[in-house]
Amino acid sequence: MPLSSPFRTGRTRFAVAAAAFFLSLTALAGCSDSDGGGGGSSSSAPATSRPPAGGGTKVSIKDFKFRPADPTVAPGARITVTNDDTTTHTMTATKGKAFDTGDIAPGKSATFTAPSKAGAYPYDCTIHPFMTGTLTVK
Ligand SMILES: [Cu+2]
Repeated sequence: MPLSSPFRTGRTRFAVAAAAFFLSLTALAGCSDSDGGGGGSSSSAPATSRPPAGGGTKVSIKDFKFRPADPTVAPGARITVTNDDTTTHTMTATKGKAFDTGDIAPGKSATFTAPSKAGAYPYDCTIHPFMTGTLTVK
């Protein structure tokens, strides 16, 4: 059973191309939201780069969820919260009133200043307490 070298080269190149294609698919899948609904994100989340200070962090609210629910910002950063939902929401620190957007009507946005002290600040929507997240300042 002769196996010519051109044939082997062709197979190798195909395998490399297939692997590259599979990797690109995996990368794409990694970008999409995983709405498992089970709550509790994986503990192995990769470290994400924090947006530059003063660049303005944006949080949107849609389908009764904050996106992103766990933003990380610099101390004193300006955070704009846009309500893309069909009902009024708030983004309110659950302890110490560290921040509070007040009521944000559908289609409207509100801006608040992140705390100047580093730490994790759990928040929720005062109207829908099941909507929760954590703002991290560091
Ligand atoms: Cu709400």
